[in-house]
Order: sequence, then structure tokens, then C-alpha cells
Amino acid sequence: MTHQAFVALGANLDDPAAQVRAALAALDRLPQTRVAAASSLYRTAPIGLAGQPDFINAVAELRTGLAAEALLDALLATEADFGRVRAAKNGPRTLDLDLLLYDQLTLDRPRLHLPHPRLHLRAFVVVPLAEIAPDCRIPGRGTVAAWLPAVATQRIERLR
Ligand code: PH2
Ligand code: MG
Ligand code: MG
Repeated sequence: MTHQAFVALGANLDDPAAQVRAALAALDRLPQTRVAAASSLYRTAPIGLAGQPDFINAVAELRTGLAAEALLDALLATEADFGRVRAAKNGPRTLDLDLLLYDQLTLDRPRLHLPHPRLHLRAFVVVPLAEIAPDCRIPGRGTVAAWLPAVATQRIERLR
């Protein structure tokens, strides 16, 4: 479990808070992987495609022995286990698992871009990530906490 990875969780269908909680448990069961920290759950306004339900989002810190692309495969398999059907881009989903950061790796492969190219612009990622890792560096972009002002106008509410 030598690598550190951050994963964004999102859902807006079929009891999304339950989906996100169950997904956190599923991440902890991945081979060679444990959840080292998990943010609170947040209710967030949909970004990109309007007219869909609010999302529930969270971020998890993983410790893993999986290489980045093996971890990506495991995340996609977990989405499928949760009944994810890939329909409209940015559209509603039962579970989305996005690999945000993997150590301080920068990668541009067809199926995997690290760091996730838009993570620093989305309150639904920056706010939960700042809750668990404010001082974490986003390669090329400084710390997570430094991006909080940039996303301050986006609607996000911590669940209690
Ligand atoms: N995911 C998207 C598009 N828009 N909006 C919110 N609030 N939360 C998400 O997880 C989300 C989104 C594409 O994956
Ligand atoms: Mg996504
Ligand atoms: Mg995704």
C-alpha cells in the first residue's frame, strides 16, 4: 500500500447518499487497497448539464499497492457493480468514481489524465478534498486549499 491516491465519488440517482456510503466500503475492499480517510458527504448543484437532480459527492484518500491504471480499472469495475449505465455525458448516474490524484504523478494517456484536468475548478471536488487534505499539492497548481476561493460561488452543502 505504498501509493497515495484521491478518488472523487458522485451519485445523483437511486438514494445517492446510500450509494456513496456503500461505494466507500467497496473501495476499502479493493485488492491491496484501503481507505485512509473519507470526507463528509456533500449535496451539490449539478455542473455541466442542468435539469438533473442534485448530486451527493465525497472524496476518499486511498493507500494502494495498485498501479494507477490498475486502480482506474478497479474503479470502473466498481461503477459497473453499482449499476452504472453510461448514457449522457455529465448526465445522471448511480455512481461515478474519478481518480483525481495518484501520488504526484502527471500523466496524459487516452484513458487517464492525472491530475484530473478539472478538479481544481469544481467545488464538489475541492471542498471535500480540502476537508481531508488541504495541504495536498495538485501538480502544477499549488495546494488544494488555495483553490477554495475559486469555487466559492458554486452551491455545496455538507450533509449532517
Ligand atoms: N459529475 C459530473 C458532472 N457534473 N456535478 C456535480 N455536482 N457533482 C458531480 O459529481 C458531477 C457533476 C461528471 O462526472
Ligand atoms: Mg465525474
Ligand atoms: Mg467519471
